[in-house]
Amino acid sequence: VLNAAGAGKAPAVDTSFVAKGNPVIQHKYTADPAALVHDGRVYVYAGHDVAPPGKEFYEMHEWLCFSTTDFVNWQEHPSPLNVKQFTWAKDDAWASQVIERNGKFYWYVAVEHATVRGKAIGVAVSDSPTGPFVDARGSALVTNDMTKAATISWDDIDPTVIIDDDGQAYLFWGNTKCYYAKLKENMTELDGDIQVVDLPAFTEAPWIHKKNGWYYLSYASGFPEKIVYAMSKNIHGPWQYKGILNEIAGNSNTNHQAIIDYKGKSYFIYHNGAINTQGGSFRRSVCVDALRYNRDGTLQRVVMTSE
Ligand code: FUB
Repeated sequence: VLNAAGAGKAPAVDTSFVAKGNPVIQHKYTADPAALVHDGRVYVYAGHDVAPPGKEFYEMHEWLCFSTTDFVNWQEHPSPLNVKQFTWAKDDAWASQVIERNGKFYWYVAVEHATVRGKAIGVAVSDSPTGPFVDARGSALVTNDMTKAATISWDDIDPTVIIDDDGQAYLFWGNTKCYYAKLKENMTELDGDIQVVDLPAFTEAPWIHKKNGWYYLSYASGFPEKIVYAMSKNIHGPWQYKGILNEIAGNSNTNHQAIIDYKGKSYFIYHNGAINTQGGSFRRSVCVDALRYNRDGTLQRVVMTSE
């Protein structure tokens, strides 16, 4: 194929699209959004739900990346990471989060381990927020045999990461139990013991963020899931439970949120199962709504909007 750019180069494909309200991504099923603000753009990373209609479980092999500067006009980037990148993993491109440190982008993901029982957490790295990302360790960062308190094999999922103001990075994750551990400066090794966070009715999907001196730990609670949250002045707790942030998302048993600030506003990015007649718990779609803080730092409930 020839094009203006020169012989042999593939023509540039226009992968931009305009969101028509919620869900903001409608041409593919997308789940478990994580968001990163970098260089004036918002990057949304999501798992790709490809379970065919009738299959009532997750089928997810890759992660997708979208970016925007206004939440209306979007760019889809080529998939920057596939579960095959982790040679020690079997499958299952579950929930994830990307964070930047020293000009490198670290992508923490949950996958099914090939040889250790159950789910595990891996980390990939890239020089660019759009990848390509490569396995940063060649082995899992967290496996089921490290979280000995677990009675289930899928508790090592849903990583969320924060770099605190003093430069210390922390990884939180979990299902049924919420775990956390320090990360070394290299972002690819745990530093010290894995601790359990004391939170009521924790199901999964933790997201940690900090604003105005408060740490916020939002998470999915119950099943079907509601997003609830807790606040603390100390990342090590104790955490004060503050209640519901987002009610059960339309037509999906799960919900999974990312919280960011961008251009002076706060956003709650999540998923539901509301696209057409085939959307549902295993064919989910990313949505975006405004997040509002009260004067005392507590959060107002997010109610899904259509615009
Ligand atoms: O997408 C697979 C799993 O469903 C995620 O890890 C959970 O947070 C839930 O959304």
